[in-house]
Amino acid sequence: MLCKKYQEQLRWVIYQIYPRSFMDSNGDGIGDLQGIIQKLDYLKDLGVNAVWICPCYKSPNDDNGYDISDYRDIMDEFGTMEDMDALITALHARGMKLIMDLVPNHTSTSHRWFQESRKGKDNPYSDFYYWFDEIPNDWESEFRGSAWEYDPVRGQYYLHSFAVSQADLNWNNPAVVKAMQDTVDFWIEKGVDGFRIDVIDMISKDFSKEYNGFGPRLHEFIHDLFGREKAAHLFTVGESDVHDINEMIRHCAADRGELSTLFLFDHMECGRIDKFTPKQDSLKTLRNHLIHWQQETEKYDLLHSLFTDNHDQPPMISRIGNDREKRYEAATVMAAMLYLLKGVPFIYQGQEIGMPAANYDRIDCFDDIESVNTYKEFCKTMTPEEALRKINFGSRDNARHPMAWSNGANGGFSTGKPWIALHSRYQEINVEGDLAADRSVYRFYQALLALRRSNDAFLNGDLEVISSADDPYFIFARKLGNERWVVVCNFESEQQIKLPFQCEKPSLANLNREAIDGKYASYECAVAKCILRSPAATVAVCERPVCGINGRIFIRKFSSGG
Ligand code: TEU
Ligand code: CA
Repeated sequence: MLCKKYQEQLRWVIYQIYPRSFMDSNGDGIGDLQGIIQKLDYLKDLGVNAVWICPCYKSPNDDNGYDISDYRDIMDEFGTMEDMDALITALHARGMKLIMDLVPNHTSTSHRWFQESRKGKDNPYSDFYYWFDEIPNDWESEFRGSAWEYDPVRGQYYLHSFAVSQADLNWNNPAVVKAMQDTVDFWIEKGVDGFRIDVIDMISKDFSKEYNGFGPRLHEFIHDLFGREKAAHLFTVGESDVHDINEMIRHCAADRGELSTLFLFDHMECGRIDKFTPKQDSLKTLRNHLIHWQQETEKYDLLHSLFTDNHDQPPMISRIGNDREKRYEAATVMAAMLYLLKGVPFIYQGQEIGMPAANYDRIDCFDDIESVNTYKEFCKTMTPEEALRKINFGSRDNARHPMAWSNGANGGFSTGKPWIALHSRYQEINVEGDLAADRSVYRFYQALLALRRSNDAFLNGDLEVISSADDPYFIFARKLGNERWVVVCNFESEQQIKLPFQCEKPSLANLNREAIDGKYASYECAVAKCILRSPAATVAVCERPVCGINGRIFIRKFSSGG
């Protein structure tokens, strides 16, 4: 059973906002905090009760806010600290929470700490960063090139795991730990309810290793930040390169005093060989990853995070779903197979209207530092057309276009010229249009979230996987006490499905189903409450899937027992 704190946090439904592209309130073409405030009722109606905002601190914006120059001030383009206070008040007034993005691994080189540090070895900030006379290893920057940069002012090399202007902090210096604790406390005092922590695995390093992360003091440092009484109530989700359940236990077990949960990335490789190379794939791959992590986290009473999209990734619907003729169906079935599992749902802006990848077709549409650097790198070995095709597939800007609120001027995002090109399909796909459509992705999300929050089985219930690993669909149940719900998610091809137990009329379906059994169209899904006829049936367990393929019904083993 999950601990009390995690049971409470299971009720959080978190909407991720990329502030630069969400809503512009003053016509300068850049999203801002007042713009977010304008849209809070839209979010509340959707059924979310928390927002995570990507970094909105002072920043020169080389990596759109992930290069912070002051952790205690707001980026000019986004507004002021008064706007932030107003946002916190507006959220709390609606019973909603705020999760800030904390970036503890690096600061901008314009941060005062770095400006002082580079002055020399006698400076009080001298050891805030890693300085070396000789490059100690061949680590590379995530954004291409060496991770080491020579600073002529100091006459030494410093580490930057990301852009040259994002210098890695030296956490072995107790003053850095203290500065970051003070940062966390500053925001706790402002009233924030949690943090998403950027590349948490990188804050402790071992320079003799091949990989920059998971150093010997990682857990000590996480504990220093969040194991304190002051931080005990927070919801914390760490972005980390964890692929192993034991590592997740070390981060998230209730008695560790570290994090509530992690973002795990195994499933994010669906539909691609590497970040810029697509691969033919199916929802099956996603399903199998999801099941694996569900079962692992359930076994060890860990809180899981449920997401497929964020600001670093082209939308999943465009990679393994269908973002053309079956866009509505694919967007909704993917929501059902993800958000009715056990964990904290994260919805990325635009996902709730089934927004596909931006699909820019000119290199000058791209702004992202990773995309721009990688394009240059690719052009050394391939034609510009080929390089553009790859960038177009993998670019982070696929998720960073202005939110399409309407088909009007600038997609209703701004009265001025947006900082980045509009989505290539904003006239076809936008909030206003989706809300008015017969088949609205938003309305489906809304109904799904309402169903989830009003039935405890979807929160704390156990997961029963009913379909098998080869089936071209995903059938699962959530069970709590004597309540049991079944979720049928069909994948690409049409299927005949018959369950070995009876259900009420579906409470949720993307294509108006009248009954849970029967023929399922491509990407059709339905959710229904199971009818439990006798006390014995309440403990009935499906050992192997009972599946109908092309009209033939296979009943494998159906046993009752504890
Ligand atoms: O991303 C870190 C991360 O995991 C990278 O490996 C990620 O794949 C990156 O986007 C390269 O494609 C976090 C943030 O989410 C990202 O936006 C920042 O650029 C990065 O940290 C540096 O702060
Ligand atoms: Ca603005």
